[in-house]
Amino acid sequence: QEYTAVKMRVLEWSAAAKSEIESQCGGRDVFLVAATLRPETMYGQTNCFVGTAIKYGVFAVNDEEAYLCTYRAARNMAYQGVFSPRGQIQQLLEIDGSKLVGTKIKAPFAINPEVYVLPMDNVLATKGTGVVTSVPSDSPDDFQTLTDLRKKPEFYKIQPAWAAIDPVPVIKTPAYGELTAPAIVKQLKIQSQKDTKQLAEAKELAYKEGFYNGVMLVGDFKGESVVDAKPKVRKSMIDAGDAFAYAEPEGLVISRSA
Ligand code: ZZB
Repeated sequence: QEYTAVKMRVLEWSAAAKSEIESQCGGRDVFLVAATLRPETMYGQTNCFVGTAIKYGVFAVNDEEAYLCTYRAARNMAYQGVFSPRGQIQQLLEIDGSKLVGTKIKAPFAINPEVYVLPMDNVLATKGTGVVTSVPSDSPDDFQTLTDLRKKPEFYKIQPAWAAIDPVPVIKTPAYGELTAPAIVKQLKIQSQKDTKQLAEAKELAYKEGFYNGVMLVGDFKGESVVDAKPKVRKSMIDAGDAFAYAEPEGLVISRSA
């Protein structure tokens, strides 16, 4: 699985993360790294998700930068030459996902560039980097989770302001209009992020319609089809230093579905 790893620079740590992290990074800029299959949707990022029960690490890339992701992802990155020296992992610290909630980060290419880290029940520790950037306009999982968080901020231990950015129209599809994911969630009568079976179906529908019939509404490739724009947005992000290629070893994908 070839992902685009998106670098989301930390602007301000949550109170819980600040004391544990800041002093240990040697002045490096820290980036939460999110693995996505849909770089063309990055204009519509509204927040980022972590799993509250997942352990994350901060890993030195070089003397200037460090990445926050699961240890498993850092090991894959090391094999792929993301860190120098190649193959080596320098872990600066470990932190619980729950403590990252409320951290303010920069979402590259996003129309709303300053977003917050929020909790999601369905983040898998065994997939991608364990950090998920949220595009509620085009991802049913993201839209439903954001809806849940807004309904019950106290229950999820978040401040309402952290979940305040509305879905941003970035891709138009003939079947669902300018907000594909909300339309599908409504059509399938999905009520909560716990409706994982329907959400899997919704994701499938959103992927297909977005990829084959979607047209960009914003950005440098506005008016172009998603098929054409996808690799171009990806390349722009990589050229700008805001993203890099990240591949997931086959074996882990197989064991996930087994
Ligand atoms: C932004 C985005 C925008 C995504 C969209 C999807 C969509 P797949 O197909 O099952 O491999 N993701 C990445 N890592 C994790 C994780 N550890 N746990 C849970 N979800 C994760 O799913 C790949 C997508 O799942 C990734 O692409 C990421 O969300 C999320 F408009 O990034 B995506 C119709 C989907 N639309």
